[in-house]
Amino acid sequence: MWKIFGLDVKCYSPEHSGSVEEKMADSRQFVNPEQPGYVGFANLPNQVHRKSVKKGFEFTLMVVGESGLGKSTLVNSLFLTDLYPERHIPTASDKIKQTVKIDASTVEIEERGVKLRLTVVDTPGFGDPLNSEDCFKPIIQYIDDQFERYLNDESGLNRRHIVDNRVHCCFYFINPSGHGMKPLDIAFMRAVHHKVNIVPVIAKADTLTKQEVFSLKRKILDQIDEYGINIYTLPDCDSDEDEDYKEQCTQLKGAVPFAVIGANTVIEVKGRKVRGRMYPWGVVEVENPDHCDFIKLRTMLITHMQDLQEVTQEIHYENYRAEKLATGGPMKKPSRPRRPDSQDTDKERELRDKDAEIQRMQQMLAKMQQEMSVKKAAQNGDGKSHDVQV
Ligand SMILES: Nc1nc2c(ncn2[C@@H]2O[C@H](COP(=O)(O)OP(=O)(O)OP(=O)(O)O)[C@@H](O)[C@H]2O)c(=O)[nH]1
Ligand SMILES: [Mg+2]
Repeated sequence: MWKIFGLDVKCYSPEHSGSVEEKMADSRQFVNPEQPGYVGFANLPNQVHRKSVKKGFEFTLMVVGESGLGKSTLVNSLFLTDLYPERHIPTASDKIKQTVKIDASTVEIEERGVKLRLTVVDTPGFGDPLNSEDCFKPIIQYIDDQFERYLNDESGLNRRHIVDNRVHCCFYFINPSGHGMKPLDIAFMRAVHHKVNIVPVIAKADTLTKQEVFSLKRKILDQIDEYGINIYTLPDCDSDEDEDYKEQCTQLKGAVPFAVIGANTVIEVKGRKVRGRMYPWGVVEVENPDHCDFIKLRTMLITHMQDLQEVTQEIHYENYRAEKLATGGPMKKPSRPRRPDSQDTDKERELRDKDAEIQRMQQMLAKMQQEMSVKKAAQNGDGKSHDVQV
């Protein structure tokens, strides 16, 4: 037995490796959970899974579009939760006065022990005011504010429990009665496509025939191409994925922009209870893939939640951070005040030098990140990638 820094340390040398009983007692303390011949790192995904389940998931979905297109109805149907239990439905006179008001509601949903902290950011009345372009400024401000908050939290002392309110996905509702997207839709998308993952949806698809849905989808995709809008593109499947998953991905990709129907009423059809809208000529079912793309939209969201978060973190947030750092954003600390007698102590001088050094490094980092983004954008020059200009 040795004493190092006051601690008792047992040392086994090859010459003196302890008695057989001692070794047996030690070996009984720990049982290898894996079979002989395995190190055990195959268990790593379980560890990640356990940790994620314990921590829960945070996701923020934003819904944007003209007033009355069914945004609130859809998000309620999407997560089978009433996000607006005490919602006040504005009357026509209320609506005239209505300005853009951003409303974020957070619900904690639990399914089979997995917790999801879902925030839905609703933007009522978008497109109502006469000066329409002004109405999306608060939305852009909201997205930026969340980035700013995250950046401040990240550079603060308590970085372990940062609440992530960054907008991970934005469903953009397109009016079904127009001939494609309106100039305001295009202007909005172009203003935010480098800040958030846009998923375009055609609202109230029950007002269109199958052929009309098909033509409108084509028209919207053409406009997206023509105006160089970067919408969220589903990542390609790996070649070793199973066939069912590949097929699902192909179908999801083919359904963009998703034509959806929302309803908060449950109707009985031939003995089955379905979420749908009843018309004199029949019932349109929200969750019937023959009637609309609601299920596809929900599958896309659920199966790509992590990818949406990653793109937000790695592309949109990094763009924001690089821009902020380049302009000396929130990480720039105010320079230390000099003492009135101007007699610097060695310690103060040292601290000031370190501050200057940190600032220089931050600027260098920002420059490198900007260069990398530009390179990436040039490599993926097909205009369909997630990567966008800084
Ligand atoms: N035909 C049809 N009507 C719908 C659909 N979804 C919602 N509605 C109706 O449209 C009206 C407006 O729905 P909301 O969900 O309040 O619309 P919103 O986009 O949230 O409206 P704002 O909050 O004012 O921006 C309601 O009467 C809904 O019942 C749909 O898919 N088809
Ligand atoms: Mg609403």
